[in-house]
Amino acid sequence: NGGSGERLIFASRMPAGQMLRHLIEIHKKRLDLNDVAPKTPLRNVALEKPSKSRDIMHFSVRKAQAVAPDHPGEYGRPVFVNVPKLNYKEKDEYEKGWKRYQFNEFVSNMISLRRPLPDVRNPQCLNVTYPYSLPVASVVIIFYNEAWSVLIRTVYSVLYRSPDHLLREILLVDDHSDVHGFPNLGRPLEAFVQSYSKLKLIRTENHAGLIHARMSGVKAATGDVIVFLDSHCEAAEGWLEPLLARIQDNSSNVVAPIIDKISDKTFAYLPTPPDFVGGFHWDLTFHWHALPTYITQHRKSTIDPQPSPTIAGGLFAISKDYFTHIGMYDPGKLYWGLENLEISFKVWMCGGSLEQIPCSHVGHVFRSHSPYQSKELIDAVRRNGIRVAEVWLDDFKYHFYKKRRFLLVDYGDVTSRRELRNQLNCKSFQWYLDNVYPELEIPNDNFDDLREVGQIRNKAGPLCIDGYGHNINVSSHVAAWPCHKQGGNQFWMLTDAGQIRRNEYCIVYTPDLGLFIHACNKTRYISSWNYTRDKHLQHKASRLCMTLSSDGRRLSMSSCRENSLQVWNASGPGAA
Ligand code: LR7
Ligand code: MN
Repeated sequence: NGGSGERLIFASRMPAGQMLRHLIEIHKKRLDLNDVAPKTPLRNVALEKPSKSRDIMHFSVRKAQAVAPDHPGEYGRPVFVNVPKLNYKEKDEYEKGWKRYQFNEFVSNMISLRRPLPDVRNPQCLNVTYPYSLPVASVVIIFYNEAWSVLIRTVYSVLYRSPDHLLREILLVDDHSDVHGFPNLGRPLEAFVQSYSKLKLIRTENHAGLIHARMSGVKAATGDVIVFLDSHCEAAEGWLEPLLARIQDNSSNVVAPIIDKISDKTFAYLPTPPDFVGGFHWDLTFHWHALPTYITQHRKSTIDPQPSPTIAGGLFAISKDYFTHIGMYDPGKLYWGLENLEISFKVWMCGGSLEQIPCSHVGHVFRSHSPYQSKELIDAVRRNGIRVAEVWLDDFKYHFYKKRRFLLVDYGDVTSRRELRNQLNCKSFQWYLDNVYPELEIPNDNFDDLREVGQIRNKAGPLCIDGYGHNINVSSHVAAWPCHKQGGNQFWMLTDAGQIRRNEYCIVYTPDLGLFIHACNKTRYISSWNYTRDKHLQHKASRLCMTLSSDGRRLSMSSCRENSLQVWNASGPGAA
C-alpha cells in the first residue's frame, strides 16, 4: 500500500491535543501493522509520552483504560465513558462531539484508527475463493463536515482491507465542508491524502449535497467499478472481492455489502441479523425487509447473493460503465435523499439487478438524528421524492402523494429523466411490484380512473380551487385561493366518472347548501361533474357551472356561459 503515512508532515499545524493523538496513532501503526492486536496496551503509549500540559487526549486515554482493560474498541468492542468523571475540558469536548456529529466523537477519538474488527461473516464465506483477476475498484467516499477520526478510520479500513491490485484509488469527495469550523478537513487532510499514493481529494465548488458529490467522484474515477461508502464506515476483512466478483459475473449487477451497525454511542461493531434486504414504505422511506420465504426456502446456500428490492443507498458497488449507461443520478436532485430509491427502481426496471452480498461486510455508524437538519434539506427531500415518483412510479405515485397528504413542492422539470427512462426501454412500476417486490402491500385506493390531477386554476387569474379540510361539510370550505403549487388543499383528482376528489372526499353542490366537500360514496348524484371541452366545470345535476366571483375569493354556481371566470385549467401532474 503506497505512500508513507508515518511522516509527520503536518505536525506543526496541529494543536497539542491533536498532536498527541497523532503520535499515538503513529506509534500504534508501528505496532499493529496488518491489524493484529497490538502487544503493548495503549496505556503504555500514553505513559511513555507524559504530557506537560493538561492534554485532553492523554487524560481521555487514561480514563478509557480505567474501564476497558485492552485498547479501547479493539475487535469492535464497545467503549464506555464515565461521563460524570470527566474533567471540565473533557466534558466539553464530549458534548461538543455529540452536538456536531450526532455520534460519540469523543469515543471514536479513543479508538485506534486501524482497529481490528470481529469476523462476523458466515463461516461458509471463508471457503469461497475468488479469481485473482477481478474488475478494479475506485472507492468514492463523500463527506461533509465529518469527524476526523471517523473519516480516517473509514479510509484506513479500505486501504488496509482491500487487495492492493484490486484497489485503484480512494476518492475522497469533500462536499464543500466548512474548513473554518472543521479545520482538520482543510490542510491537514490534504497533507494526509498526499502521504498515500492511492488517495485523492476532490473538493466540490459549492455545497450541492451528496448526490452531486458522488457524481463528481464518479467522473474522476479511473477504476472499472465504483464503490460508494459513507464517511463513517469500517470495511471488514474480505469485503471487496465478493462485490467485484459479482460484477464480473454480470456488469449490470449492482451489489451492496451487508451493512453492520457501528454504535453511535460506543462505536461497538455489531453484526446485523441475517436475511434482511432493502424495502420501502409508500412515503418513499427506506426500511429493512425480511427476505421472503419464497427466497429463503429455495436458495442453495445462505451465502448466495440476495436479490433486494431496494438498497439503503450509501454503500454499494456498480460498474462505472453501467452507472454511466443508466444515467447515474438525477442531477435535478438536491442535497440529500431519495437517490437510494431512484437507483433501486431504475436498476430493476431497466434490466439490471440489485443484490446484497452476504460475504461482504461493512460497518456504518447509524445515528438517530441527522447533524445537518435544515429547512433546505427537508425541502430537498420532498422535491427529490416527487421527482422519483414522477419519473418512476407511474400511477402508483398517488399512493405516495396520499401519504404525503398531497403536500407537494415545486420539483422542477423531469422531462429529460422521463426521456432517459424511455431510451433505456425500462419496464413499468407495475412490473417492478409484481416481479421484484410482490410482498409490498398496496393501499386499496383506486387511482385507475384519473383524468386530471393537480391544482385547478382559474383562467382569469392565479387562483385555485382550495378545500380547507377533507371532511368538513360546510359550504365555506371550498373557496378560491392564490395558487401555491404545494398541493395539499389545492390538490384534486378529476376522475373519469366526473368526481373532483381528494382521498374519499368530493366537491359537491346542492342549491340549498351551495358548494362543499363531502364523502364521495354517499353523494354520487351531487358530486358528478362534467369537465367540458371548453374547460368548464359543469355540475351534472344542476347544469350550473363553477364560477369565480369577480373579487376573486369566493366560488359560486351560475349558468354556464363564455366567461373566463368559468374556465378552469385542471392539468398537469403533481405540483405543476
Ligand atoms: O450535504 C451532504 N453532503 C454530503 O456529502 C450531506 C451528507 N453528505 C455525506 C455524509 O458525510 C455521508 O458520508 O453523505 C453521506 C450520507 O449522509 P448521512 O450519513 O447523513 O446519511 P445516512 O447514512 O443517514 O443515510 C442514508 O440515506 C442517504 C439518503 O440520501 C444516503 O443514501 C446515505 O448514503 C445513506 N446511508 C446508508 O445507506 C448507510 C446505511 C444506512 C441505512 C439504512
Ligand atoms: Mn451515513
